[in-house]
Amino acid sequence: MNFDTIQVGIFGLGHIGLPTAAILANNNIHVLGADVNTETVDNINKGLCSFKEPGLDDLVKKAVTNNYLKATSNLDVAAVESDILLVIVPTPIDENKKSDLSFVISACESIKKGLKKGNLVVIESTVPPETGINVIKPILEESGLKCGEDFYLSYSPERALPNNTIYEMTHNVRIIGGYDDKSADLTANLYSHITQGDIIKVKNITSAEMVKLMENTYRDVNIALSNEFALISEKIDVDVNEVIRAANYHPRVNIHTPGPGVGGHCIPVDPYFLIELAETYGTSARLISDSRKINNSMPQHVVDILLDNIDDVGDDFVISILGIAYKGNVDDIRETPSKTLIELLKDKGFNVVAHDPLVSDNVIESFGVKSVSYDEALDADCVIIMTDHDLYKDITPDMIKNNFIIVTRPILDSNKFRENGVNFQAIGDID
Ligand code: SAJ
Repeated sequence: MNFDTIQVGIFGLGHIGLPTAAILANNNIHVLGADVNTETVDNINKGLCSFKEPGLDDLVKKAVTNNYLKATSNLDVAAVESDILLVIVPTPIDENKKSDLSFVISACESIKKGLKKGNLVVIESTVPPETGINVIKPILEESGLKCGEDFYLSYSPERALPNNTIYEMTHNVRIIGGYDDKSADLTANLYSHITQGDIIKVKNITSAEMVKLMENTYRDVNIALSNEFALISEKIDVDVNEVIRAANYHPRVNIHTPGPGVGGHCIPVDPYFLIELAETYGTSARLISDSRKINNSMPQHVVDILLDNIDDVGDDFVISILGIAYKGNVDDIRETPSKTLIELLKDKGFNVVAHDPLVSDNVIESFGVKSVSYDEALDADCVIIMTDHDLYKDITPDMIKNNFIIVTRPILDSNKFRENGVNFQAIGDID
């Protein structure tokens, strides 16, 4: 394909779709982004980005100003007008923890209507293994065109870390699983315009789908292991994070960091796709299921730490949550453990307020709590740090007005606080 003349259609302009579009467009490739959210589309056409990601604002502005990036809310038009079609839409889980492929299917239905001979379709959305072959290929072939002969199909998982997306997307190794050799070759050529990293081809589409799920499940299971270490350590006189740091000096050990649970749009979701796959084939995913349960139980554990440290308190006892974002230095609240903690505390009748330097007041208040200033949050009867934002790393004992803090991330030195008379309780380090 001649990248000077073709157009790439990107279906889904979220946290991964938009950076992908902007990087390609800044490499002088014409990109037409498609998204059902008209506000997102309007913003992009004005050169604006609807969420925070370092470096992205500039890339989007430049790409739009130079006429290499346009956006539309008409997915059918994007399908007709594009030669390479990338699907980067979300795949949530439903209330039964089963994958909801409706966005992927809807994008593929649009692509089917515009599919032309010679087109390449690449799926980046995270999906249960075999979705490409059993769900996506049949939809696309309803066009009358045949995969591997008339059009080409691949799967390539996105693996960039939020808050470092642009760097990782342009430097990480890219994994490709093609329907056939030509699909894989065309896809490798496409990603050579995005990443300087190596491009690794795996056996087929299903293998590439599996790669993504194994990576995120590996992390979830390891975080669960560290959380289990924390729960055990709380029973004895150790600080689990000190122990983990020491253990990680071993050249073949890499224990993850305990915390208040796992958030974000991928790690707490993707393992369920493997559990679903195992069930489909009558096998089980015991370790993966247990890990999900352990990580999901961590907000309740934070409540238990609180309850162990208070007797009967009156209605005027205020708890402040420091950090609503799912991890440090991002404004992203998807699947954030803070939401679960707030619900648990409110169910118990506590008066809860919250602060986050990156999340807007409206979003914080959509969780049913008052958004308060930093000073007000530090004035609460109990301060609970949920997110490892840089701002919170500078908290000193004198800032904790009522001398009671629960810390769920290893960002503060317990000794300093305890020496100064603060009741300092931490996950994996109970005083
Ligand atoms: N967390 C811990 N302990 C740790 C590491 C993380 O409790 O040791 C928590 C974080 O606080 C957060 C959650 O886990 O709540 C997930 O954070 P993360 O930084 O591990 O991952 P994400 O969700 O921001 O991005 C992950 C990445 N996957 C892997 O590292 C294997 C990223 O590369 C993927 O592109 C992304 O998922 C995705 O989109 O799949």
